[in-house]
This record gives sequence, structure tokens and C-alpha cells, in this order.
Amino acid sequence: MSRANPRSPAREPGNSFSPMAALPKPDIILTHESDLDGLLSGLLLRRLARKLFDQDIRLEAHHYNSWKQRQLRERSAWVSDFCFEPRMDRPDWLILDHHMTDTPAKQAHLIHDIGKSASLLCYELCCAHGLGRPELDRLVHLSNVVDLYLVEDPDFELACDYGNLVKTYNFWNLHALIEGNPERLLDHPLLDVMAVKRRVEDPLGFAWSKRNVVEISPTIGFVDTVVGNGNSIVHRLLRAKATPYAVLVTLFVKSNRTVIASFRSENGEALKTAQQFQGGGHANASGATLPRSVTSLEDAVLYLRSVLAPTPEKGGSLTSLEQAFAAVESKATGR
Ligand SMILES: [Mn+2]
Repeated sequence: MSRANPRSPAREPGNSFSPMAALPKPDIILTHESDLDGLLSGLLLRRLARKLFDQDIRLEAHHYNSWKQRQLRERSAWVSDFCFEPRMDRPDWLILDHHMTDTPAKQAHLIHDIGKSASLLCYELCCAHGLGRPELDRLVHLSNVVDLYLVEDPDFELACDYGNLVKTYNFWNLHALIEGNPERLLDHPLLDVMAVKRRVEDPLGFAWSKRNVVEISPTIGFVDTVVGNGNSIVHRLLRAKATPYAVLVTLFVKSNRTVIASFRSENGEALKTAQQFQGGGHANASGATLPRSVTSLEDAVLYLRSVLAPTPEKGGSLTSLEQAFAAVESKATGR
């Protein structure tokens, strides 16, 4: 199994760091909480820090919005899977990331490649320090395939099952279950659950969601989901051009009633949309946490409409609003 993605571009000019240079000892390791890429990145960096400094460095995970609000007080840190920003450009800060950025690294050590997942960048650094292992080759390959959404890869479906582990069980629950050992994710029994969910739920969910897309604006549609993996349902809808919308948004109400919006597109529009909600991510796959005053799907649909379609045409808005409520009601009563 090859460790490097052969299609990835050469090092970009923003990179200021060679893998064998001395690494700054971190006070903390900071990673992205929302997906497998962030989880694996964090675990790999922790292992590398243990090898280099013989210490267990504290790991902290964030969603995009909490990351934006977090003060960066530490003298030194390793950061993975977050977009490089000026506030991170500090000496003794090591950043490994693959999100697009306009910020050049003047002081920080930046390892940046938009052709690789963050977990692959972390793993390449691990390998440079003798921490490569066949199990990790495999796991990082799968993480790379799902994070970059490499649909043509023969392992794509399996990779999505791995990715869904984090979406289904969450970062810290999985972390506890595998006791911080990434290898224990490989062939984990919970993958059987993911495969059954994919086989049974996704076709049912796709058919239902396709019939129930709600207009937010002329270019943005809300995809409600009752069952199945929202990501793969939305991907199929975009691929098949099954709706008139360039951006499709899904909404997830967390147990504390905050609402997460995920935006997907095929031609780069998703990130711009997420940024209107102080969110972030990739050109075609991005997300945002909605304000705390938004606590339900109904609120969220109205809020998205108020931000994205602030001056709807007369008459058109009423119809769409009724559609929005109708869809939400049918969901509420259909359960
Ligand atoms: Mn990532």
C-alpha cells in the first residue's frame, strides 16, 4: 500500500517545513472534532509527540465554530485539519492542513497540501519518524478516500463506512472505545453496523429525500432526511442533478438543540454559502453551526431563508414558505 497519494501536487510555496526538521514540543494538540480525518490526525500527532518527547500531550477537539472562538494562548501547539489563519502564524506552532488558505506562513511551521487529507499529512510526518505501520497505511488510505471524497477509488464505499463511524458515534465516544489506539478502528465490529445501515437505510432515504427537497433560495435547496446517510444521499442528488439547486443543505439538530448546517455542491458554491454563516470547510463540502436562537428544523429553514434570500419576490416567498412548513410538518407527523 502506497503511503503517498501519487496524484497530489508538489509541495506548495506556502510550506515552510521539511519533515525531518526539529519539531517544536507542543503544549497541546488541537484537531477537528467532526470527522474521521480529524480523529485520526489527532491520534497520530499524539503518538508522534509521545515518541519524540516521551509525554502524553493533551488532545483537544473542536467543531469549526468553537474553533473560531477559541483563544490560542499556548506558547506552542500542533494543529491539524483547521484552515491556516493569521492568528495561528506563530513560532513553535506546527499546522498540518489541507483547506484552502490565503495566509502565508511567516513564523509557523506549515505543512499544507490541498491534495491530501490532514490525516495523510500527519501520517507522512509519523512515517518520517519511523512510526509507519501496515495497519496505519490502510486506515489512513481509507480516511483519505472518504475525506477527499474520492468516489472512483475501489475502497470508496468501505471508506464511507469508516467515516460514518465518527458521524454516528462521535469523536470522544469512539476515542474511548478504542482507547486512543487508531489501529483498533481497523475492521472494528461497528463497521458491520455501518454496512447494514448503508444497505438498508440509504436507498429508502434517497427516495424519500428526493421527493421532499425544499427551496431556500433559487440556488439553494434544503434536503430533509428521515433515514440513511445524509452525505451519500446529497451526493447522489447532486451527481444525478436530481434537483434544480447548485447547493444542497442538510440540517442536524444536536442533543443540546444547536443546529448544524452542512452545505454540499459540485462547483465550489458550498464554501461561500457556509461562510455566510461563519462556517468553513472545503469548496464543495462545508458546514456551520447556526445561532443559539435557532433550536429546531423549522427555525433553521426560516433562518437560512432570511439570510440567503432576504428579499424574496412577492408571491414566490409565500409558496416556498408553505412548502417549507409542509415538509417540516409532514416529517413531524410522519414519525
Ligand atoms: Mn479534513
